[in-house]
Amino acid sequence: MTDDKTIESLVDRFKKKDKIALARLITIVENEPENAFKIFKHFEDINNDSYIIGLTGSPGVGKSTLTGAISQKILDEGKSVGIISVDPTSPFSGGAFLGDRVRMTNISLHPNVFMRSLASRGYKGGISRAVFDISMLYEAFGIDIIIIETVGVGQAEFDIYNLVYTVVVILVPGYGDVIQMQKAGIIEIGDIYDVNKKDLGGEDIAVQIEMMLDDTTFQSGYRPPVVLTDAINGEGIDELLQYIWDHKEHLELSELLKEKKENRFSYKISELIYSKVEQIVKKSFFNQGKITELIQHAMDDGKFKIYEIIHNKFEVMNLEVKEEE
Ligand SMILES: Nc1nc2c(ncn2[C@@H]2O[C@H](COP(=O)(O)OP(=O)(O)OP(=O)(O)O)[C@@H](O)[C@H]2O)c(=O)[nH]1
Ligand SMILES: [Mg+2]
Repeated sequence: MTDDKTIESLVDRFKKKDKIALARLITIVENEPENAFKIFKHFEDINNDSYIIGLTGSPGVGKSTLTGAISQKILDEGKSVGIISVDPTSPFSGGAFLGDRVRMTNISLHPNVFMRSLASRGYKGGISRAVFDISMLYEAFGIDIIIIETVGVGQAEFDIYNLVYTVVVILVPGYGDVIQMQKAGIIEIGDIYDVNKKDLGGEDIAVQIEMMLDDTTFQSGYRPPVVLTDAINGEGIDELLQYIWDHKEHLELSELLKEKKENRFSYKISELIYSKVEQIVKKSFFNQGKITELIQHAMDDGKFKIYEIIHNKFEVMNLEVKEEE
């Protein structure tokens, strides 16, 4: 566990825009979520708001390549970029990191870009928790645009929808048909649809998405656009980026951005409360030993009794469910 002195000196350096201090603080929030408050309490005087974009799609559709291409354009506009890549394929080897570095080599050395790759498993409180906290650090660092790259959508493990403002869903030629997309829940969550690898085709899938969108009613008056890109050769990237800014403008003008931010905090506040309650419960009266004991009890003919034992334990602690005063 990192001590308070180290955290404080890192925060000082962080406030002087030291990228190494940012990297170290990211590692701390990743691995020691219970220490996050010791970092964030020093940031009260900071009020930077980053704009947060999510790129999501199946493995190999070109998320990292697109992230690199988009980031380059954003850097050219004089803005800073913070990237978080969540990699599903190599949770143990750390290969994600190296792979993404290779795909984003052009930008990875730029002074205004920051990158972090996370394996999708092994975080206390889950990957969403880690991604959220890292995005908070990026915001505090003063980063303008945050890009979160993640595989898949709507999983319990990682719900990008709660974390970002603009969701870009990436598809590729040969992905499958519209029915599959609907089943996967993809069609509900995209703010922009990007058919990447257009050098390999993709017109047909773009048409299918357009037709599906035609059959959908959009309450807010915003209809998601469909764009074709070739991330390797940089084709369609300007258009994609323009759609991202258009969506941002739509959110700002319609007050929906405020709603998204409220959602984001609602999600985070619940998470903070539940993880604290979990910690308290596990520490004070249901530690692993106790749980093992209960399992044994259940195995030894006590399986119907476990409901009552747990109920009573809370009553003894005077922890009934009551309304807040
Ligand atoms: N032909 C073609 N290949 C592309 C394009 N964009 C990316 N690729 C290639 O597709 C492969 C996967 O690209 P990545 O950017 O790593 O895809 P990803 O979605 O980030 O992959 P994961 O993070 O592993 O899920 C690489 O070999 C890229 O070079 C494109 O527009 N056209
Ligand atoms: Mg990737």
